[in-house]
Amino acid sequence: MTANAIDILKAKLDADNFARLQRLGNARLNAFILDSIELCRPAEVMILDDSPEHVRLTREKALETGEELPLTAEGHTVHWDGPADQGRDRERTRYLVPEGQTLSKALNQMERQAGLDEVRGLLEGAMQGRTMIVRFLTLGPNNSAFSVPCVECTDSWYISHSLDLLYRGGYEQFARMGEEEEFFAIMHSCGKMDDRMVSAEPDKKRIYIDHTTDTVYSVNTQYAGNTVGLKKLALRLTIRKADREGWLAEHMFLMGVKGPGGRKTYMAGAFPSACGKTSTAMLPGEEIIGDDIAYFRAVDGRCMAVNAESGIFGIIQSVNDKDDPGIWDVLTKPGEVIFSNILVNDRKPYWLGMGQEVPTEGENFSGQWHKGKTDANGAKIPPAHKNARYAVTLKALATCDSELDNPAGVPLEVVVYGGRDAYGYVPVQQSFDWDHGIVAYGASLETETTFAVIGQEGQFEINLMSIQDFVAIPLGKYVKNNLDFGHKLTKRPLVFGVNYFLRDAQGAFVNGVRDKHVWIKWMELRVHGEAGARETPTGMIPLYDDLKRLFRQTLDKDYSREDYVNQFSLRAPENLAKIGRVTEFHRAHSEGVPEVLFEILKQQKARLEQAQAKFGDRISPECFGKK
Ligand code: GTP
Ligand code: SPV
Ligand code: MN
Repeated sequence: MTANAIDILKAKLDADNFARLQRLGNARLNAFILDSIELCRPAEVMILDDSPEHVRLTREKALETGEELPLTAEGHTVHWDGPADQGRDRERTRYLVPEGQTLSKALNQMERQAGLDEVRGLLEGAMQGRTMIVRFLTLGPNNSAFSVPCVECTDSWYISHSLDLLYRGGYEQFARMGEEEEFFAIMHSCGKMDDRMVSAEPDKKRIYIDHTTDTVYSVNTQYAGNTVGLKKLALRLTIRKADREGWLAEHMFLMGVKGPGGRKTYMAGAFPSACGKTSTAMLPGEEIIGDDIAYFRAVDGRCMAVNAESGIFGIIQSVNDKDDPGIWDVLTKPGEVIFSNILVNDRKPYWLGMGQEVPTEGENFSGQWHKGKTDANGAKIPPAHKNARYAVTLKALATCDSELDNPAGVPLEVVVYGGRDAYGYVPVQQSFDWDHGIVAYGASLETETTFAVIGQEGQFEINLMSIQDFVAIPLGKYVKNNLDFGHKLTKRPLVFGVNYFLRDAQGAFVNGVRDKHVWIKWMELRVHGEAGARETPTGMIPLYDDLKRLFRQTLDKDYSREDYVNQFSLRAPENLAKIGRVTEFHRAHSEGVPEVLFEILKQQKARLEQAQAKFGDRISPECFGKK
C-alpha cells in the first residue's frame, strides 16, 4: 500500500488538497492519511496548512457545525463535552504493547493486536458524512532540536480549533523535514454525536496508544485531554523518545520569576493535574512560558527548557479577578477563547468560584440546567463542571515571556515538585542536592486525586514526578533518567518541594492561595545566594525573617511567627509513615530503580528518627540550626 498511497490519495482528494499534501512528500505520512481515510470513510478530506485562511476556516466551521456556540464577547465560544466525558479517562486510555512485553506495572496497558482490533473496529466508518481535517503541528518551538512534528486527523472542528490555540503550526516543519524524521500521528473521531454535537456513545470511548508506530487512536470522545493528541497522549510517546535520545519530557509549568534589580530566573514545576501548575505560572508580575508540558535538554552543561505547547487548556474553576488578574482579563475581554463545560446564561459564561453570583439556570454540560437539577443517580448537578476549562493562546496573556518560541529554550535554575499532601511535607523546602530532590520530592510525591481525571476524588496515591500516568518506560528507568540528567549538567538547577495543600488538625489549609508567590520569590533568592535556610531532616526551609520580609514585599501582608511555626513545624510521624509508603511503592513498582533511591530514603528516615528522639513528634522550625 505504501508505495502507491500517493496515487490512491490523488483520486480521493481535490486538486488543492492534494497539492498541499504532495508538497510534503512523505511516504509514511501519506500511508497514515490514506489509512485514516479508508478506515474512517469521511465524506471529504481537508488538508490544512497554517495559513490565516485555514485558521479562520477552522473557527468558522466549529460554529457552523455547532461544536462551538458563540458567546456575547467577540471571539468567545463555548463547547460541550458529554456528562461522561469531563476529564482524562485513565481507565479507557491504554498503552498497546506487543505480546510478551510489559512496560511498567503502573501503566494501564493491553496486548497490542487485541487493542488495535478493538479501537480500529470502533473507528471503522466513524467519520461518515463528516469532513476529515488533517492538521500539522509541532511540539516544542519550530526549527529547534526540541521540535517534534505531529499530524492529527480528526472529524472535529473544535479539536482543529483547539490545536490552533494550543500548539505551533507545523506544516512548514513537515515540508522542510526529511522522510526519515520521526513524527507522531493521531487519528481521532467523535463517533456518533447527539443533537448537541456531543459524542453519544461514551461506553465505546477508547484512547489507545501504539508506541510501535508512534500512533494514537481516539474515538467516541471529545474532551480535549482525550482527543487533542498532542497533550498527554503524545506525552506518553515523547517520554520514550526522550529516553532514547537522552533528554527529559515533563508534566511541568515553565516561568520566569523576577528578582532584585530586574533579573529573571527560570523555574519549572511538576504538580499533578489540578494541583497548581497554571495558577503558579500565572502569578501576577512574573512571566509565563508554559503551564503543562516542558522539555529539558543538557546543552553545554546547562539545563535548557522549552514549553512543548504554545497555549493553555486551563481549569477555570476559582479563576477570579483578585487572585488571577492576568487570565481574568483574557477571559472577560474580546479575543479568542474557547470555554468548555461552563454555565451559559444569556450567552454569557459563568463558572464556580468566579467571585460573582452565578445564575440559577442556563445551559451546561448536562443540557438545560436549573438549580436543584439532579443526574440519573439523584446527585445534584453543579452549575458548571469543576473541570470546566478555557483554551487560549499564551500570547493573549500580557505576562507571556518573550522567549516562548526561542528554539534554544531558556536556562533553567529551579525545578519544583508538589502535590496535594495534606499531612506530610512543609509548604516549601530545598533539597540538599539534585539526587535528594529527585528522590525525596519528585519520586516521593504523594497526592490526593482530583476532578481532572474521571474517577473518585480525594484518594491518596503516589504520583511520581506528577507524571506517573504517562510514563511509558519502566518507572525505575524514568527515575534513573532524571537522576542521570542532573549529572550531565555542570550548573544544576536547585530542586525544591512545595506543598500548597498542607492542613491543620481541624482540616483547614494552613496557607492562602497567594502564599505560593512568596515561596517562589524565596527560591529565586536561594538561586542567587541571597536568603538563608534552616537544615531539617527533610530539606532546607526558609528563615522567618526572610519570609516576613517577602510576605510584605510580595503580598503586602503581615506574616506572624505563629504562622511560621504552624506551617513549618516538622511532622515526624507523618513523614516517617510517608517514607514507609514510598519505599514500599518503589520496591513493588520501580523495576531497575537505582539503589541510591533506597539509600536516600533510608538516610532521611534516620535523620527523622533522630530528630524525633530529640525533640518529639512535632518539631518547631526554630529547633533546627541555620545553614
Ligand atoms: P492541569 O491543567 O489539570 O494540569 O492542572 P494545574 O496543575 O495547572 O492546576 P491549576 O493551577 O489550574 O489549579 C487547579 C486547582 O487548584 C484550582 O481549583 C485552584 O483553585 C486550586 N489551587 C491552586 N493553588 C492553590 C493553593 O495554593 N491552595 C489551594 N487550596 N488551592 C489551590
Ligand atoms: C491534566 O489533566 O493534567 C491537564 C488537562 O492538563 S488534560 O488535557 O486533560 O491533560
Ligand atoms: Mn496537566
